[in-house]
Amino acid sequence: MEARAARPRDLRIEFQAGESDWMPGPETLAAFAFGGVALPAADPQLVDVGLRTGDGRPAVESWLAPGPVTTAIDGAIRHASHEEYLFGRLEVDERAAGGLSEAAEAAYRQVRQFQERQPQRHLLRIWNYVDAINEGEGDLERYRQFCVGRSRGFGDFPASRLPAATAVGRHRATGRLQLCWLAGKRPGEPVGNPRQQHAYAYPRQYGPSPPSFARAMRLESGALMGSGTSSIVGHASRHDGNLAAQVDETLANLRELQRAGGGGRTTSAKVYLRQGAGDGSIAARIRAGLPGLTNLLLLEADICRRELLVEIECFWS
Ligand code: 3EB
Repeated sequence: MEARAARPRDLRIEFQAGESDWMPGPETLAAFAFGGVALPAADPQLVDVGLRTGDGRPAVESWLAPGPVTTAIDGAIRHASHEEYLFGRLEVDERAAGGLSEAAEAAYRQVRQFQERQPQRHLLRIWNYVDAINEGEGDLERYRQFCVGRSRGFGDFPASRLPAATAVGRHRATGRLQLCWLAGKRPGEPVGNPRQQHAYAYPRQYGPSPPSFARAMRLESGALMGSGTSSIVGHASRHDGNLAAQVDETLANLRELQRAGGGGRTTSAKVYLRQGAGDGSIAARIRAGLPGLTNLLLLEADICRRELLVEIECFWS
């Protein structure tokens, strides 16, 4: 038989639904637990982010490295790493920090300082989980306060190098800002979406500090990690209160992002749906809009602008 050059293995994602018996493998960098998975006691890789699944069944999303990982704790940061990739997580108590904005500032400063010391020092993607994200009026809305602190914590980090991100709200009151992130030994290439303004350049009307994230990050392996993507064109929200139209606009944004970032097959998509917004036909609509999609997970979460009902994050391999 003719030997074929094997494609080098790289980062991959696996989904398991309805798991009660999930166990980490030697290559598990991190596993997000949704919908109340019975956790193997204090498993260092498993992270409960406090979100319910659309169908009420537990689910686990695992991020797997191309080889064995080791885990460690560094101050308040827990991390798992492989030569190429590092997955970190951190929770900051809001009250102890003096508020959400202060918690975000402290969290991001810690992440930056930690990352500067790691061999996998390049931030690729961050997930932010925020309690009651839409609470508060105007510039005091908690999402906007989070953005102010995040921006301060990022400090002089160049906007054009910002990582991809998701920021969603949960109903469960934890009192803690929770961050998870992926970093790499090699830098990724931030990707903009031609249908959308860079989030870090949003105008003042959306808050005192614009959101610090890139629309997507392209890895050297060719994989493309999309940020949470919503029904926003330019900087404006579209289709207030109309879920189907928001889904279609979001899908158009995702297709443009995939094109701009040279993304291949759509490996997985996580859909954040505002509570009560789903109507059962949404999964089919999303599958139809993302041909070839392998894994689809619906989650209940609040989106950072009140008029938005849905946000979708994709991973293209
Ligand atoms: C948007 O495009 C929608 O603040 O980190 C999506 C992904 C959104 C990440 C963030 C916000 C964030 O502005 C909201």
